Amino acid sequence: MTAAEVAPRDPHPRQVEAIDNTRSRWETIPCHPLGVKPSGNALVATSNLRDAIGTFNLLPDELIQTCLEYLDQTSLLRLGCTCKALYAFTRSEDLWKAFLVGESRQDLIWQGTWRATFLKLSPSQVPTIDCSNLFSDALHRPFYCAHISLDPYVTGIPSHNQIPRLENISAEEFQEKWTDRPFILTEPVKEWPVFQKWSTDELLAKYSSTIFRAEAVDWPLKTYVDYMRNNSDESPLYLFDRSFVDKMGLEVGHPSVVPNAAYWPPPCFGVDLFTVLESDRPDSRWLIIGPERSGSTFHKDPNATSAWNAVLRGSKYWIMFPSSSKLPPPPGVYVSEDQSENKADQVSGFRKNIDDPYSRFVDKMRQSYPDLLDEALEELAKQKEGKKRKWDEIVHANSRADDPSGKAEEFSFGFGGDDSDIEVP
Ligand SMILES: O=C(O)CCC(=O)C(=O)O
Repeated sequence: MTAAEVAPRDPHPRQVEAIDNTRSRWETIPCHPLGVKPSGNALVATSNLRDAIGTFNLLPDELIQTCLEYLDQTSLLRLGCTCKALYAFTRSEDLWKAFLVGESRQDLIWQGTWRATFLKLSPSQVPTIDCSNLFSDALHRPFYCAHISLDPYVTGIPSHNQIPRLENISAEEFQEKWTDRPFILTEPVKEWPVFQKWSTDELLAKYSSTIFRAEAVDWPLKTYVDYMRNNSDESPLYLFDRSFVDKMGLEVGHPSVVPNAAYWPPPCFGVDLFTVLESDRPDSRWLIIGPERSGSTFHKDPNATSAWNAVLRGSKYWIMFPSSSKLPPPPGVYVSEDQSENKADQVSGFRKNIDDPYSRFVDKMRQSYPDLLDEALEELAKQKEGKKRKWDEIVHANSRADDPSGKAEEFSFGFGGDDSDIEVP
């Protein structure tokens, strides 16, 4: 089969009704690169590429996909040569992502897809095979989800669901009123030097070859930015690096103490109690970068803490759920009956050589802050009785329409700190 024989017959975008909170908007989802269509189209089709896949035709699409996970790259490539339908199945990005993530390649050049990157194919070397008579939700849905607009989900939020926005608050106000609910401070971040300076290009100029962690891969920033700017993943890789301060040579602290500080925690959150552990403290700050649709899945913050998070570019959509053993967990989350977290979960982020970090923290706190420790243990006991911390999920939702410059930023940065609790019980 040559590329010329197999150009898609329907290169034009199709109009598909998007799920919209008003249900009145139509939006354009581009044609699948191979022309694959949702399953329902098979009902009115005169031919179906699936008829050519032999015994595989007995299996549902999802089972075929699972079988393919057991093949190595050579077998996948060979199987893909047998017919168009199996070519489409073997092009599935998840299969190739798994190969690439499993090897630590130093010379990786992102080529727009996981498959092309793994096989070192430039875009012009990837044939466009016409699979427009293949009807598969399993193949089409990830593509659809990667192209659906997030705008209907992140706009028109009812006022009672919106997180309060405040300019700034004092430590006293925080203690009195805000320790048990989420809020947004609009001003502190604007004073940070990194707020003024950082952009993708500025970071690339300085840290292009610096290696950052993005989920299961450690990539130079240049590779990550190439990926961020040109991928069609439904849930793109999220750069989430806990050592960025060292890697980037940053200084952190209030400018009255650290004159060249890149940023500092908002003063309203008060003392950082984990400093009692000195160099043994668990991970406490992260650089977070991601394109539209990247994000964190539902979680509770580790070490029974909460976080503050500063967005420097772009926007993040937070979904928070109250948590209680009487309420169901958020969609897609499965927990034990009492939703309990075990002790190991509560002390994550410590280096492996630290024995029993929980007791160590309690001992150090007893020396430095005995009153606070009593209060904290009382609070912990209450939580165990049923007052739980919230669940939250974050999606990067950079709306091009909302970008005042007309040139949407493709990422946002966040710093996490484990020294402040803004959780809803
Ligand atoms: O920004 C994110 O995606 C996750 C950060 C987080 O989990 C937090 O700040 O609690």
